[in-house]
Amino acid sequence: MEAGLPAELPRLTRKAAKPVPGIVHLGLGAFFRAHGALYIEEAMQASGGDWGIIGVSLQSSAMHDRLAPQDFVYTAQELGPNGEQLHQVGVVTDVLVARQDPDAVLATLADPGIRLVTLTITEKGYCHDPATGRLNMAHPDISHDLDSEHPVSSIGFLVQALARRRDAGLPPFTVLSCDNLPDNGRLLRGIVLEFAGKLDADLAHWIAEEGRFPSSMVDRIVPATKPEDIDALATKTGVLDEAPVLHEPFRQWVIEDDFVEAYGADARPDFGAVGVELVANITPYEDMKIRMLNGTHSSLAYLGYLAGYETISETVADPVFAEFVTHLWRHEIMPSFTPPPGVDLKAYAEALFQRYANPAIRHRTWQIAMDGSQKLPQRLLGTVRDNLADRRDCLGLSTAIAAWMIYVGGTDLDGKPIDVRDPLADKLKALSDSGTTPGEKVVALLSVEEIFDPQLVKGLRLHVESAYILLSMDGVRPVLEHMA
Ligand code: CS2
Repeated sequence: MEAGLPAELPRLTRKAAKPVPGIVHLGLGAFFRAHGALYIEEAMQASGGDWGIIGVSLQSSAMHDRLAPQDFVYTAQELGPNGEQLHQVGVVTDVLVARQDPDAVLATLADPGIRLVTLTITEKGYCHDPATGRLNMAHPDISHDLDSEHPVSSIGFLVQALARRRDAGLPPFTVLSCDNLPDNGRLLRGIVLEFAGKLDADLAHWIAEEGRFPSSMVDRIVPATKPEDIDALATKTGVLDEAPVLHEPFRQWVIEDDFVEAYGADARPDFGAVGVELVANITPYEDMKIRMLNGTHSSLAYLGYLAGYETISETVADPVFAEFVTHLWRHEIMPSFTPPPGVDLKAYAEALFQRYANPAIRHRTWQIAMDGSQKLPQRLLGTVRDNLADRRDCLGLSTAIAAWMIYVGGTDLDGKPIDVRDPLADKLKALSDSGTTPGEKVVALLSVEEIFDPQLVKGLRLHVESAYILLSMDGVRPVLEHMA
């Protein structure tokens, strides 16, 4: 119960029968509950099938503790610019907490009824080196899992569960990554095979032959739910939901059509019936989404935060930022990739701008700024690499990278401390502190090979260094104003 609400408020309850599970979702957070879960519930309503979702939280029991007293149902609150819609979601049937009971997670993953495992474990959950895409063998969770029956990483759980299925003579489940990483399925397959190969070469061979890891592109803006959102919803409905999700109206899910063959038509929910696009080649969709949306989201997050803006909608309400993001799309991002067939990129960019401007979505710049070391390569650096190769402009993207460097230095342009959340936060701060001039700081940060490919650094250094100097001297708005 949140403070300030009447103690007698009844708790949200399940209205319809609980579905039979067919899916395990690793990393059950707000995003999947506001995106994949809704599609899956609708697909079951449209075409049937047993596709209830058992969520797994890797570490904390918070999601379980909030959802269990309301039998795992929750409210999805759609926030449009002109009003909202509430929808009760019942597709989640249980939540397991891996740190508390790893055996329960492994047993569930090995259950014959489970045919699909979906993941939103965020970039850092892949325990890989973002610059190369290879498994990071030095990662403490990976060295732990290679030597234990009780895994802690998603990779460890997947591999041990697949081993149990093979030993039981069952087909594998399809592994469907829903994180914002290009070729997320191929990346995950590579990491899983690398890990499995360390344990048992036959297992790695079986996974390589029988396993399926379709890539997918996911899109919906879902800001973190805050305590005041819970209070406001309870006041509105008279019912307490401790785990609502807030989301924009827009949604898109494109999945590579490649599921475990042994299950035939029963390998997946009827995604096609509810607008999920099943395609043979996912790359153009991923390039478009990650470069156009996530690339500008991160750019606006660092520059917007340093300009004193709390949310993306506040940031783009400033005409200087509106011009800047339009410049990024038009001159630096759109020319860098081949769009999916039939997509009008200009219209896509215009729609993105409207989504960012939606004042009902309070998506904090600080939230998006999190884990930048894991996000920069696919969001910004791929585009920069292509632009440098084709001698195209990358002034705006270099300015965004410089803003990230100032941000991870831990002090904003007014001298106030920044609460930097990033797996490499300490290392990045130390590198920034190791330089006394902007040039030295930029060179020190560009030396982080987990993020920056040394080949790229040569072309990038001068651009980023001058942007860093200008941002520090003049402040964010004058620099952006000058650019547009
Ligand atoms: C955001 C994404 O937090 C972030 O890094 O850029 O979560 C973004 O909102 C989604 O990818 C939109 O689909």
